[in-house]
Amino acid sequence: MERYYQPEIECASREQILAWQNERLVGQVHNVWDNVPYYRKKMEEKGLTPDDIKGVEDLHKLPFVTKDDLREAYPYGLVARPLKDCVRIQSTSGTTGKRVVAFYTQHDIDLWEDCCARAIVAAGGTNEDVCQVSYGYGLFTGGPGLNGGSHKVGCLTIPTSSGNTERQIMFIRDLNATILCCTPSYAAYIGETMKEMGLTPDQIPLKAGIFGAEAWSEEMRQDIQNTLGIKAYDIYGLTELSGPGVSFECSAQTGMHINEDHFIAEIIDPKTGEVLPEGEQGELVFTSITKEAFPLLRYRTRDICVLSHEKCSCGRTFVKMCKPRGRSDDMLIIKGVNVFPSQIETVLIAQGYQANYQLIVDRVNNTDTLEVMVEMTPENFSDNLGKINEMEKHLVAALKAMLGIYAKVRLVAPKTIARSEGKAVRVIDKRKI
Ligand code: DLL
Repeated sequence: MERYYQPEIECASREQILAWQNERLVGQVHNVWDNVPYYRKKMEEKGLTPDDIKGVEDLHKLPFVTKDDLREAYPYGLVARPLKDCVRIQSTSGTTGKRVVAFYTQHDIDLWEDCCARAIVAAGGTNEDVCQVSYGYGLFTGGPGLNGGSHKVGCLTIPTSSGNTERQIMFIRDLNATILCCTPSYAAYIGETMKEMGLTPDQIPLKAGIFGAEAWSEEMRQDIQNTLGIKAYDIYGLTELSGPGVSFECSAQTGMHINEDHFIAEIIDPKTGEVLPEGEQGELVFTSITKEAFPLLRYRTRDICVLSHEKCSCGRTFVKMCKPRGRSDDMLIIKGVNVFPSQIETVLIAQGYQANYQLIVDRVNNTDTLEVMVEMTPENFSDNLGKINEMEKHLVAALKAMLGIYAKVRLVAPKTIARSEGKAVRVIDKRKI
């Protein structure tokens, strides 16, 4: 039987959801107009006043907010409450330029934790569960968000944070952890380490995993489910909007329900900014309608996605987003062809490899080159050069069929590529453009 954390909200009628969105959007627009000069200026530049926004149907009139806007406004430029009312900051994991700093009131944290609690309950969690949170704690939102959600559900929470994999496994076994929260690449690494320790899925008490913060393919889901003997659920979010829990997967495991009582989603054409009809692929844009300290109107995520209003077997009525197909800024353009790392991952796993790979992009004599470095698995490992050659050729053909371009394949021994305890580094782009 499907369980909900807040059934009256998660299964509300579409009319009710729209009514909440209309009312909250109008309130939020007044809020930023009154309290954030940055927004007022952007709206004035478009000739808008708050009276022009009467509901969701007027959303498209508002200007977008981009990551560059957040950097420009760093650190306080978009804060809509006096700092004395704010109780926390979190920050993005970005490595270049200024970090984005997001602010929270206690109310914001409460609603964020509710969103994470919805995800845990959708994955089958109850107060009988032991929930191990192996996302990083600190500025990264993964640990604090799922920790708060786990408390709200009443799970016995183990805040291990990431790292020290053998200790993670010890706690899972000794304290009977039933739910694991971490990045999918770390889940795969924990699974691999368990296997090496001679543990089989039935010796592991876990029943569910809540994995997100990076792109992962359906094939990787199957792999993790088999190694850990669990159901693996996807969870999506970004620091700018709160953190994990903007959307979450239910028992159907066919996309993530967006918490539409807090976030309005749109799909736009990333080139023209035009809103696209349902079912079309484009860039995901969010408006946070309940955030107090750090509200964002029409924030461009750069994540490429499709939305669907199809009825879901779980009974929730929130719109679903597919797994993000990549980021518009992660998308590699190789010899003019768009390539997403997730497409390569799909091919590798379908061919019997695991998600231990790296893509090395370079430019030689003005021509782009793509090299896929992938580990052999303990099962298909060979040290016979002829055999390796043959395996590489096979992968080159499979990749060509998927991508339409030639990618050099280099098979390496198991455990050659560094494992990740947080978000995996998949792409090394050496091109100087
Ligand atoms: O990654 C928040 C989070 C923590 C989500 C734990 C889920 C679990 P940021 O570090 O700000 O926040 O990165 C946000 O990560 O725009 C996506 O590109 C990517 N991302 C997040 N979740 C998923 C997912 C956290 N389930 C950026 N699938 C987003 C694919 C994801 N990409």
